[in-house]
Amino acid sequence: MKVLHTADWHIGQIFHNYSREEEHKFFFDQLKFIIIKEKPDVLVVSGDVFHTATPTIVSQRLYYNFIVELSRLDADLQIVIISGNHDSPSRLEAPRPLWEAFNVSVVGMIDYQTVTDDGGLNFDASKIEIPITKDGGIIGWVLAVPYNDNVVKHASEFYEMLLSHLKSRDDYADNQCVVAAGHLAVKNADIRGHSADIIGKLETLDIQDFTEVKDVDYWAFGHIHYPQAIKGIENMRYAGSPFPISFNENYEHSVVSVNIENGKTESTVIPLKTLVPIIDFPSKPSSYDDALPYETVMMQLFEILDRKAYVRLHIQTEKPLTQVETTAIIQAFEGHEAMFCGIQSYFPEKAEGDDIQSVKTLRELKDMSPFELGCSVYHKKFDKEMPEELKKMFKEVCEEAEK
Ligand SMILES: [Mn+2]
Repeated sequence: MKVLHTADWHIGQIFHNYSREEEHKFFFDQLKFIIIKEKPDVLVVSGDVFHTATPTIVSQRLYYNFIVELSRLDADLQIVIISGNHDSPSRLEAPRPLWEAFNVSVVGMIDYQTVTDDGGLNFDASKIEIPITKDGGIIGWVLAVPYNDNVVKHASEFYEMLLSHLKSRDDYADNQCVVAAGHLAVKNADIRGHSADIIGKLETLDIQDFTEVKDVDYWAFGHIHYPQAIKGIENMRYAGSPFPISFNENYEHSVVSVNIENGKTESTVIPLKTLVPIIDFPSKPSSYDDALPYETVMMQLFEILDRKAYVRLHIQTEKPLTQVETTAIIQAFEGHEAMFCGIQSYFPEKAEGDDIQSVKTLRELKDMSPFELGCSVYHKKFDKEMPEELKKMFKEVCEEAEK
């Protein structure tokens, strides 16, 4: 059985106010040609199809058109799609009966799910077991497990249960391949590409949860955007995002072609081209001392303005940049191919006790109310206390929002 594995498309993402539509089309064109060349029996999309739970009409049209086009391209190609944490499970799954006509299986949610006294789960397994057929016979199965809190809490039990259920089926045979798809974070995976605030929220699973589950030929994971064989285990992979979703994802993106034959799994990473690169300009400094001052950056800016790229600037500065300085930067980009995506300022290190502008830890930030945070940002930006009048208004807004 041949599988093409991809994940984390994030259709509809707006990146610093810029639409990614052209990049998705560019990726879809590449994927189409890869499918023509590789001729997989099944395409597995391991979650985060859309960037938001309420994708726009444009995003939905892009997705529907592409999947239908793939299906028309090769009527024998099966497509299995699971939801990720970014997707709306019910929205993704709503057209499920229609998709079946196109050989597409979408699993957005696990049905009739309850947790039993011993921590086990009760659910409709048959919905998750997708048979892959060839010449009229079943050659393998995709266990299409969508993103789900209970699965994350009982992963090994869950996949064990799925496998034993699968094996109890009349149409299951030992020589059939088994691919387990999931959208979750495995501990010790390479989390390059995820910013610190996301890492804190990842509920991570031990790799033993999966290695101890026998008879799975390939684990097709989504969620971590850096493509990898997890801890070097060849048949346990994150396909990664198809192009950079954030500035941290400045690495080669890819899909995985997996060949399972006589109980052996071989996977090949197929690199993708990135239509619009991301540029840290000048290169990302490690500290204030490494960074270049405003005037120098402005002088050098012309070097990259005519390249179609997302640009983030890094500037060494004593004080926060003024409105005039920031506006001058934004104006420099106008009428050029390069797209301005913000400025990272590098301030000189403060002596201890000089804590007004000190960087707060994530925990400290989480403990602050929106009101406190707002006051602190004001203080940092204008170097003085927020005026009482403004404080009063801001407090009212915060209270209203909390309600
Ligand atoms: Mn994702």
